Amino acid sequence: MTYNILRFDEVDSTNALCRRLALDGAREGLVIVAATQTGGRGRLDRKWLSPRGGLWFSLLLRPQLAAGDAHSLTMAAAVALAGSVREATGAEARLKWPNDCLVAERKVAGILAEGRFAAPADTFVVLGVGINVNNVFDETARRAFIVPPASLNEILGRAVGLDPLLERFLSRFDGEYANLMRGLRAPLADRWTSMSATLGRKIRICAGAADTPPVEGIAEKIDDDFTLLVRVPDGLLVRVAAGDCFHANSK
Ligand code: BT5
Repeated sequence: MTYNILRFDEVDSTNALCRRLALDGAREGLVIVAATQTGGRGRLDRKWLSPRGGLWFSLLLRPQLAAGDAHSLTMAAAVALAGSVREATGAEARLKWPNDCLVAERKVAGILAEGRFAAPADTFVVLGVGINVNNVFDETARRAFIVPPASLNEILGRAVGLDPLLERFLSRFDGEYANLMRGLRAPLADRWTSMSATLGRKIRICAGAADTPPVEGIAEKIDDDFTLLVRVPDGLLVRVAAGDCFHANSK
């Protein structure tokens, strides 16, 4: 894929801007990078803190995918993300299902894939990635967040370059995406598995409405379509497609 990187000092959300440009006909490979976001978003419209020092970007894709396959793009991004963090810093980045990248059990990065599935020519996915690189969290954020956050700088005790990290991500994602578009899903699931922080752990997943009971059990396997198979106490294997996942021995 040919990348076209546009850099901004401040935007509302790189995902929102990328979507607007996608609707105006922008090509696949557009990358919007912002030094800071005033309205950075997580899933379900949650607020994503995006101070200066972090790497906040969105990539426009125009994949030949059905809406139900969109999760595989999050999986490809997650594998590229953990791989690029490892390569750029040596830190042991691991993946927490479905969209988090952890180092030392802290959330260093998150992924937000938002798509519009229409006629093939109008279908697009905006893949947003936020990486805490050199930003610093205060105690309030540390305590309030679902998963304790940290930046790579806080963990490693040294500054990390934003551009080399972005370059590594884009180069790795290119390979993962090409394989995915050729229908090669199992190797991607294997790579996700090898970097997983979730599999083999006791977990609780909250999905759907607040009154829906959580799924609790041992995370056993990730499927090619990125669904998580959870072994619940009565021995059944339950398939979960989306939700918030809590590891038993973290917050
Ligand atoms: C995510 O959502 O983890 C997806 C984050 C995607 C952010 C990127 S930045 C570039 C692009 N443009 C955007 O507007 N978004 C994307 P989720 O799994 O729902 O996690 C959201 C939760 O993470 C929040 O409710 C907080 O608890 C926590 N959080 C907020 N800011 C954070 C940060 N900077 N680092 C770690 N955790 C954070």
